[in-house]
Amino acid sequence: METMAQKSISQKAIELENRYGAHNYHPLDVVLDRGEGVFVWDVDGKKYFDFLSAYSAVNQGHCHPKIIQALIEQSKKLTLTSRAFYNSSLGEYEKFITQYFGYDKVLPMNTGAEGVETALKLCRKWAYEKKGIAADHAKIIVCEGNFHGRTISIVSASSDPDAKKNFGPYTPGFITIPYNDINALVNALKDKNVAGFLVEPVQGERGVMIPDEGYLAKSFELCKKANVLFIADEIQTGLGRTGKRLCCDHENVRPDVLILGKALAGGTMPVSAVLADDDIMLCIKPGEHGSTYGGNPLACKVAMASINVLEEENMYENSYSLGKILLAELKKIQTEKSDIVLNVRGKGLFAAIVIKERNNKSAWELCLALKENGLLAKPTHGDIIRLAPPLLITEKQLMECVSILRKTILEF
Ligand code: IF1
Repeated sequence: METMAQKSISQKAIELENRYGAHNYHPLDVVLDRGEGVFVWDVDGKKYFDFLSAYSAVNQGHCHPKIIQALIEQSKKLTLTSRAFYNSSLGEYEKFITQYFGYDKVLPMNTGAEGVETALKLCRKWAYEKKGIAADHAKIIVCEGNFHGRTISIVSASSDPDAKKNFGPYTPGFITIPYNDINALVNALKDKNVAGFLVEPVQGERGVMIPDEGYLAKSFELCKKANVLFIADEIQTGLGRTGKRLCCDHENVRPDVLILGKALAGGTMPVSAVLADDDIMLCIKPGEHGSTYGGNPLACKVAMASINVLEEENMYENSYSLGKILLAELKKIQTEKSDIVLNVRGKGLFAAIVIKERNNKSAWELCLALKENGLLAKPTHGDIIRLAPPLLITEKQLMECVSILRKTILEF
């Protein structure tokens, strides 16, 4: 039971955010104070399983010691030089990450949105300077239900009114097609001004929408035939979230342009990366694109540590095998409580349950109940709860979370 003083701590924190912070979020009312591995603690010392993983930015778990160690060491040596000069970390990192994912080059940025914007600019440059599309006529295909970030050009490609409304005028040059619809892509590719197809291998924000088996491979093949760049936004699905290094790996698809973010820095700082081969990447010449913090030494060291930790601790395999267990357990819960759980889906440790809203109790109320039972998750689009724990979760911990889910849903 919280004492008055403790209650005032969490209440005070919430009030400070409301008073002095923009109201661009509606958080669940829990005030987090510490994180370690799969766990977070609130200011009152209550412990929770983190089943959001900061939207898959802490795949490696909170405050992973090896990532923090890399952060601390480099932070005492050299944090930022800008790209006006070379530095002793960037080349090492660029070699590491391009060889790790098998591309000629990387363009380092910071947030995921900057990575997506970079990919869009690369695609347009390639369209005019390599494909020969008429100036300012390049088009990029995107999918309904996409989420690629919050900049004006990116929301210009969105079909979500909440993300888009009253942010116009919008950037032109996007064609929207239904997700997971090969015929729609075939038709859209008939337009000779199409330069790229930007797609999430699994749509995260939409609620872990997993396309049909073969969708990615077929889309890639169609783009190849049409001389259109297949651009994979793996900012959320990459780095083990779906049970493989990249979600595209499930179908052996090698994107022409690969966008990474979030877990690339293990939850320490914004680090994103765009990978491509020379014929695409070298379309951007010196002085044509960049960012103050892009490729900073601190980010380089942290990113290398973040990737190494995923490998060394077998987090890809763990995500793959525990993901199968999680989905099987969710299906059992759906069978037991089909009046509440309408659907479950998942790929690796990237899952979702669709809740039937009843007596106006929605996914939000279920998340509040889960919080009371020691598990933090967040609803998306009203009736869907994303379930995405850090990839180092053990089977024992996962089963504990499954029993929390079952108990909470049965009581709901
Ligand atoms: C918010 C969503 C998730 C992303 C994909 C690019 C970005 C994201 C596939 C941009 C970012 C974050 C942003 C955050 C909440 C979260 C989110 F709900 F918004 F959509 F994860 F699903 N591509 N997703 O998921 O990366 O610029 O944020 O580093 O804006 O509310 P960013």
